[in-house]
Amino acid sequence: MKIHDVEGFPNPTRIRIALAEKRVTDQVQFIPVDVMAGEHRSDDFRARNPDATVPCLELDDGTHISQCNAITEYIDAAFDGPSLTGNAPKERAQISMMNMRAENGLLNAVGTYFHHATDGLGSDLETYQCAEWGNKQKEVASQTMTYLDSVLAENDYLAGEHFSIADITAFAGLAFADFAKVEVPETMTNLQAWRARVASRPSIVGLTETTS
Ligand SMILES: N[C@@H](CCC(=O)N[C@@H](CS)C(=O)NCC(=O)O)C(=O)O
Repeated sequence: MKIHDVEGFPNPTRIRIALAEKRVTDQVQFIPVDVMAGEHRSDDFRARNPDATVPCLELDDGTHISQCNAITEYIDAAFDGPSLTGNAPKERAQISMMNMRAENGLLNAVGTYFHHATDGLGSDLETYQCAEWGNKQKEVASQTMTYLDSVLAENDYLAGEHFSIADITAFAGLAFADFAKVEVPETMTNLQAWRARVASRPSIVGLTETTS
């Protein structure tokens, strides 16, 4: 199994955490994609992933799967270990709901701010920008942080008592916020405490060690 990605980028990081949680990182071959040179927009890469994004999973039978939620579904079902996407119907639905809130409201909102209202990946790659939309999404990201802080006043993790894909997505969203200089307020004590708790997980400590 291969993952085409860029080490350290927000969405690839989600998959590297999921793999480490399942303790199967060593079963994967990582193929670097030169996003800064536009390799992900080449015909060759688009044949693997028409979305022209990383990460992209390539199975041994040649099947390609893109989109982090889909890739995580595959990893979760294919390997043993604690579930990242839930087991019982209600648990699965709650995890999915919180994951979508973290993805749309935080990670993608920060991404839209980064790509539209800052230099983003540079003028060669940022061929269309709408700063007004980007700044609006920065507000959405801040509102979502407030919401997540309130959820974490009640729960240890975003979808309840157990760590899940929703926590991975939100954690990547906050890392992207730091990179894009979107403030994660110190006053959000529940969010900050959760972030420290998640950052201390072996899957994430190990990631930091391999990328530094
Ligand atoms: N929804 C996608 C998002 C993937 C994504 O946007 N990846 C970024 C890297 S973090 C990318 O490939 N950016 C390339 C670009 O903006 O041209 C997923 O879940 O995989």
